[in-house]
Amino acid sequence: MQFKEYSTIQASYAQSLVTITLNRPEALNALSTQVVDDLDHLLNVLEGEFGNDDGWQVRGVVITGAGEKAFAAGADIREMTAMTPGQAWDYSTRMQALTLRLESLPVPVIAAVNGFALGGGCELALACDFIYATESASFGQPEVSLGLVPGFGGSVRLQQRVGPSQARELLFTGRRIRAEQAQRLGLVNAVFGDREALLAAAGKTIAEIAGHSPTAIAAVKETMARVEGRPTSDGLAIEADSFKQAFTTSDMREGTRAFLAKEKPAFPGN
Ligand code: CO8
Repeated sequence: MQFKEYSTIQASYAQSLVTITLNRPEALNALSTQVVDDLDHLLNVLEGEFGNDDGWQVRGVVITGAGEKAFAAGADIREMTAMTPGQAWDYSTRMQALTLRLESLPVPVIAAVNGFALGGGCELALACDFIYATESASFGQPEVSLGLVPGFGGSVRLQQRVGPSQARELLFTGRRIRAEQAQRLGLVNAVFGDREALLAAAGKTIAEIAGHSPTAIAAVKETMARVEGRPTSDGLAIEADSFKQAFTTSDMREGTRAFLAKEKPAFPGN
């Protein structure tokens, strides 16, 4: 799989994994409108991959930042100073739409945070299924220090991840926290010594997931998104439908057959 060259991001494919690198190290990978345009184009390409007949060539996505210092230091402050309220709304809703599309991909998306994940950078990481980080990574929502508020989903997703009380403290103080504390809060799943170890671990996790049924992974991801925030009884009803749907798949037939035959399953992916 080949991707075109973008001016603000890089995309590569190897061993079922697509790696997206935010690539504006001179501005600490700040999420400019050009980054939004480039991510939008790349997501169109990726979404097309899941609609074609080649099966599941892509089994996971990792998003990381170029350079030693940052995943992304937020929305582009230089650009924002010149925005009208209408342009700000457009910027916010376009990036929010991208985060929803990331959440709707039928494969896991891991944020590999290798430095600052601030403001919009933290919000982009929150739109991924889970976050791995380096020891030197830091997280925060400093919008209030700029007279701003989160605009890429932070007021919604941060409290979903760490609970309303911890989220309020982070959002009101604008405080930066280190990876280790972010892990204690449940924002980060695992912490690694350096960028190389971080990316290796993310790739290993995607490879582990790729050993399982792609239709089941996609269904679990979709079900978890659909039940979030719903009353338990509604969530359980959605889960039962998803469970029923699994029984229509060849993957389920193969997985259960292989178990009983004491063989490794060869999931057809449908
Ligand atoms: N936007 C644009 N440029 C940036 C940004 C940014 N967010 N962050 C850093 N840069 C640039 C700096 O201006 C600097 O450029 P130059 O070399 O031309 O002066 C370069 O990157 C390197 O940065 P520093 O020299 O500041 O590096 P330090 O190591 O000294 O500091 C920090 C690193 C602490 C990360 C510091 O750069 C910083 O505080 N950055 C801003 C972090 C921030 O406040 N982010 C939140 C932005 S608001 C936001 O994300 C809201 C999202 C919702 C928007 C909704 C739409 C309207």
